[in-house]
Amino acid sequence: MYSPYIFVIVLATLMFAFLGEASFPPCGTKPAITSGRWSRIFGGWGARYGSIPWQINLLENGEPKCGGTLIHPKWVVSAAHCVIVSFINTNSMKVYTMIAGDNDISKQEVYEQSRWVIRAMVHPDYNKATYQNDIVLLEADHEYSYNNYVLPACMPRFDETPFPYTSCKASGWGFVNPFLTPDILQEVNLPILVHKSCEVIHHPGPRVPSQITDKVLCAGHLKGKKDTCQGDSGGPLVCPRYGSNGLGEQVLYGIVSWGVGCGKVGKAGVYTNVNTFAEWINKTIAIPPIYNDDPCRFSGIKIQHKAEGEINSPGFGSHYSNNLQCVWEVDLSDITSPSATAKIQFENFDVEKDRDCKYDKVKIYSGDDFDRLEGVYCGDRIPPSVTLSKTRSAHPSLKFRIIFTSDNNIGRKGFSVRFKISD
Ligand SMILES: [Ca+2]
Ligand SMILES: [Ca+2]
Repeated sequence: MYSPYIFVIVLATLMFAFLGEASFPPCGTKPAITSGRWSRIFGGWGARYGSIPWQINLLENGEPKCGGTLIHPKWVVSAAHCVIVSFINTNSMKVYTMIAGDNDISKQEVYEQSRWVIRAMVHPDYNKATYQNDIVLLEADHEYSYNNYVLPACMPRFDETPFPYTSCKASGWGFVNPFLTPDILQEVNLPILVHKSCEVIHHPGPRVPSQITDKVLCAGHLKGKKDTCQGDSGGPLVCPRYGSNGLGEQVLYGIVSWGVGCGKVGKAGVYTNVNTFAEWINKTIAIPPIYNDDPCRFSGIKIQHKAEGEINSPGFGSHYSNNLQCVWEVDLSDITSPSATAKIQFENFDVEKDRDCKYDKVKIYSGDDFDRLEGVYCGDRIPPSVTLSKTRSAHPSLKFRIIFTSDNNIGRKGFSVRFKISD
């Protein structure tokens, strides 16, 4: 006979095990940063890797465009003015990718996770003339997997808004001065402004409705210098949850929306007030998800502005599937140094063997139009490295394309290849 007591204990243990897994990792924490120090865009400083694990780098056609905030394994919140289509599909001229776990945009970091935006839900009342309701939810084609460098920010609880003068933090890769965007993610501490004084600052004049409604928050230093700027749009403004003494959960209260200039005296940045959109956010992320199950899905992500990176074949390490055609394009043409070279080196290689590579193969092309074949590879020996240099007229732009094809049977482990710019 089963004792109900034992049954309860077993159930409780199971529940703890489940909760233990489900509750890890908590939102709004930065486990990679052991000291818990709030280190510090305009007038900010470089963030340590892992100190803003909810930060998203949003790219449009491979070019850095905006920031965003991870709030769910499949959803990122950003500013509506960052994306120019209300529904992203294959007919769209613009493609968006989102990188989590990024810190230095010039190189691929170990915990980076790149995803396609498969759907963009712009707020139905977004007004592009006044920037009212400047919020969009972006659905990743696959869940991000959480680790110490990729974690969501906490969402505000019902009616939870930061008190004026609370020290909050904004972050992004936007302009650090009028001429320069950084490689390293920047962060800046900004106090929340009294709403009334923000209305006065941004008062448009008589008979024009104020843009400073309860749907926005203002944050900044009236003495200028520290601020968010162009390129930071869509990124997070987080504040410590009240009562957690600045060491606890970071809550996403604001989304970088607009300002008048950057870091100007007497001005303050305007942020979408996330709290007022909580209901819309919850409703939207509850819709049935869309997935992109193409095994080559990561291959089309364009790689630009990077001094180094790594490319893996689909399912690398176990085995690749049949009938693949994956294409990776790396465009390093913005590397200005005339003596720069790009070295492409395979680190692992196991592709179905044939003397003429007639079954499965990896091809590397270079040249402005990717029309110069550098090599065709298969088998289990690491191919020789390929070096592209700007001084050789064949590839002055340091662009290359890797094409991987497999036939209809026999898959092997696949390959990983690294590229690195040196001068
Ligand atoms: Ca990076
Ligand atoms: Ca094969």
